[in-house]
Amino acid sequence: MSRKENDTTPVQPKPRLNNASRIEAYTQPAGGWGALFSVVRNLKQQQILSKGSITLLNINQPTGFDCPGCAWPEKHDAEHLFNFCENGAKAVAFEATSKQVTADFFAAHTVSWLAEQSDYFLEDSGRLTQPLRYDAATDQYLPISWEAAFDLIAQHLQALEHPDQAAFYTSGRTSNEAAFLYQLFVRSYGSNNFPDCSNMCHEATSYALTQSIGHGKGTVTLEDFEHADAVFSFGHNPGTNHPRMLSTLRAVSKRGGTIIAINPLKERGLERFQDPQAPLEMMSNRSTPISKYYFQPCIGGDYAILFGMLKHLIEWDHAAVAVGKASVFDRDFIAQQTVGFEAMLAEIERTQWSAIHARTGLSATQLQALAQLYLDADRAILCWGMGITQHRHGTANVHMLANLALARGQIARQGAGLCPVRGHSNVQGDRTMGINEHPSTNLLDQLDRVFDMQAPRQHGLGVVATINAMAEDRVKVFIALGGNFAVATPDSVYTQAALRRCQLTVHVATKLNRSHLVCGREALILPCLGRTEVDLQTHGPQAISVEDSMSNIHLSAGRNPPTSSDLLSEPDIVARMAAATLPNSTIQWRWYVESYDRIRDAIAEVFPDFHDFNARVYPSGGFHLTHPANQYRWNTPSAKAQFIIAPLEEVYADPESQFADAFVASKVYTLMTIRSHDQYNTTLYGLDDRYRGVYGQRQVLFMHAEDIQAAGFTAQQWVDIESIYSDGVKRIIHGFLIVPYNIPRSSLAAYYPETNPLVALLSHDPHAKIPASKSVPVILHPVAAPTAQTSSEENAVAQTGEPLAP
Ligand SMILES: Nc1nc2c(c(=O)[nH]1)N[C@H]1C(S)=C(S)[C@@H](COP(=O)(O)OP(=O)(O)OC[C@H]3O[C@@H](n4cnc5c(=O)[nH]c(N)nc54)[C@H](O)[C@@H]3O)O[C@H]1N2
Ligand SMILES: Nc1nc2c(c(=O)[nH]1)N[C@H]1C(S)=C(S)[C@@H](COP(=O)(O)OP(=O)(O)OC[C@H]3O[C@@H](n4cnc5c(=O)[nH]c(N)nc54)[C@H](O)[C@@H]3O)O[C@H]1N2
Ligand SMILES: [Mo]
Repeated sequence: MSRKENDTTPVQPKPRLNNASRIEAYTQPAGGWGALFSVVRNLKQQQILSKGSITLLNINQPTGFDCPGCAWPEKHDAEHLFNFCENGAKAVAFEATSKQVTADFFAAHTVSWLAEQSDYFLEDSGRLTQPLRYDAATDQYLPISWEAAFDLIAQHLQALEHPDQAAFYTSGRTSNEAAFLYQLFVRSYGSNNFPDCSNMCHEATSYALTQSIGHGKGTVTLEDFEHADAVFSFGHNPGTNHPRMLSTLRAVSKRGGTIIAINPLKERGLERFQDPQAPLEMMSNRSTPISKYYFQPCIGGDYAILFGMLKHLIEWDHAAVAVGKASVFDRDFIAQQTVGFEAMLAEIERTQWSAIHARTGLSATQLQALAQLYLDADRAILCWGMGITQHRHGTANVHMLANLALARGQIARQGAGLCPVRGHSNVQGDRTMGINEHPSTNLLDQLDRVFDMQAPRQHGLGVVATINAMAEDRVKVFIALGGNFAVATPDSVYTQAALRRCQLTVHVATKLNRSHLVCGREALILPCLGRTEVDLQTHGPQAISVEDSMSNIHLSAGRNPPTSSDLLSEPDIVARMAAATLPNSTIQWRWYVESYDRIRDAIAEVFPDFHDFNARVYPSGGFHLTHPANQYRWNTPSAKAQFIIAPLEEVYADPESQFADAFVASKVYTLMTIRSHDQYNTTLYGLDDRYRGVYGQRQVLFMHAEDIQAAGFTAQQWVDIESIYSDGVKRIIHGFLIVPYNIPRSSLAAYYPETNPLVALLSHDPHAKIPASKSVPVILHPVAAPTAQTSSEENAVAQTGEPLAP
């Protein structure tokens, strides 16, 4: 089969090889002194040691600001004086940095020059300080007044033939107040085009849980972890991505609860943890084992595993009932609260064990042991992350997790339930506020009633559809409230070419990133306040609100003076954009921003769950949104919880596999794209991945030792990685060092976003449309080791080596 070359040169990250690069197995527990040292090093690097400690003391405190690091809820009690973790502290240090990018910086560098620098360089240059407009003649960003910037946006939006020719991206750190105004603006303007970072993240969760239990959110609270017999962790890496969750898991482990990890990689944080906030543990250098059981399936094996666990339960149920014992299933719960149970049983019974075992990557004994652990747990919590959602069968995976919980009545019971572990600190809140390309009719009706408007009924575009629409000139204006769209999205070459076709691209941001350099014909950068900064409006300093992964709403207020006097807050930017674009609107956009209490009052009018929002959110701790399922209210078409199952063969029918057959001569592997310990999504804090033993470099490929040998690779083998999809486009990235690793055979792992050029846009979940960035079919080409090329900023990061623990 012939393969066409991509018309543009693929993004080829430079090899990041330098003197400090090394691979060295990590033998310590997660957390511990390494975590504390890393915090200090990052504060030093961002030049904020003096204000740093004050800033950190305010993280996640009732009177401080919400940590932008992740969405894990915080605990407010005497034991938790510091409610932050190593990676939260890094995120804060990166925002509270005293480094700045000023007009001088942009006068000195063309956009083409900046585009050649690394992502690390761009963000490390410092905070944005004034609004900027791209000048094509000089290829530079030049200062522009706020007023002129909003006029330019208004001019472009007003000139479009249809509002659906614009798309409005949101990254999940945006506050409830900004998100609410943003969706109100976009719907007043006339579109539901809301591509959102959750389209690449937990969309499968929201989509599937809405179908299964009538509401797309998790059902547990932190308290449930105090009562659970067992916690199952499917496909997430809390040691790096939700370090505060390790304290919760540590407590479960300490009181004798069972933690079971299901993850192809042996992740350190899921094995042992030394809590930097537990003085005794730190002084004595002890640690707490986390997972009692660790199962290592092949990438994508989870659907078959969950299917198989249910098949074991069915067989045990038959056996129990035959001898007059109680059913394995919660028959009362199933009869009263659910539909579809019998159909699910029939589908599973019809499926042969051999078909199931062929897909799990576990032995039959392991699968049975896992099912037994689930049966033994009277109260079980099922947690999951990107290892479950970022597959073509992400939605099917989440349906199956819900099936497992429902079959044993593990919902609406203390100490049990479903726990999707969300990423961005307010990604759940943004959805609650209506950032949704598929809005419910109820939401649109409420908006119409409260604001006397006519919200558009036509559903809008998510991330994948937006990229295609830009490529086909159906979307011409792209506006982003935060994030790094050009880098976080799949198929970087195609996506960046699509962005460049736009008439106008606008980025509201705190830090310079690559998306700002992928300009439409015209482009704006609008710098905004960050979480740590005082947000002063007409009625005084304002707080914003966020919703964590367990539906707790609370306030966040910054304490630091703004990095520049020319920054606006996100709600203010949205309001001014709306006022400029919609001069005839009856909504008093800028009046809302004088006091965010007014925005919260409007939110309370639209969403009944938010009644008395201000009165309930000011007392410290805020309030909790009750999950309807916990009250046996199921907002599904049947008004019951629904068992939903897809045949195993259908779920694993891979449209790419026929194409892969054309590569029988090459070994086809499955690659997962994951986060290192020193990054926040596309923001790189450094080049180390401490728990995986990688230092001073990111272009590594984790591979099983026997696969390395079978491929005939030598020690210190370098490879190019090429993905293979049915569209025949050649996608390849160059110069990755193979690292022998504890990962199943045929499964590979490498870091996101360096690997994003490999992920084809067409490879996504057909329902939730999430790019399948955890299952990329790839082949490897051995190449010679790159010559050491060290750029100064990479060296600077790499040389700040890890201090030794005392
Ligand atoms: N410090 C830091 N914190 C973060 C982020 C960050 O980048 N840095 N990002 C934030 C965001 S937006 C998100 S969404 C979360 C992401 O947090 P995670 O969900 O932990 O995301 P990943 O690093 O992508 O890791 C996915 C995990 O899934 C496993 N995995 C991969 N494929 C499979 C599979 O097929 N089956 C199973 N069972 N496991 C699999 C991988 O081995 C890895 O441990 O973290 C949030 N918090
Ligand atoms: N291959 C692959 N691709 C993935 C993933 C993967 O696992 N593998 N994960 C996906 C996931 S889970 C997600 S959530 C997406 C993330 O996608 P995004 O949310 O788009 O990306 P981030 O890297 O989190 O965005 C970082 C930028 O946000 C801006 N920023 C930071 N703080 C603020 C603020 O307070 N206000 C504003 N306005 N801007 C701010 C800064 O300019 C910074 O450069 O990536 C997805 N892409
Ligand atoms: Mo995410």
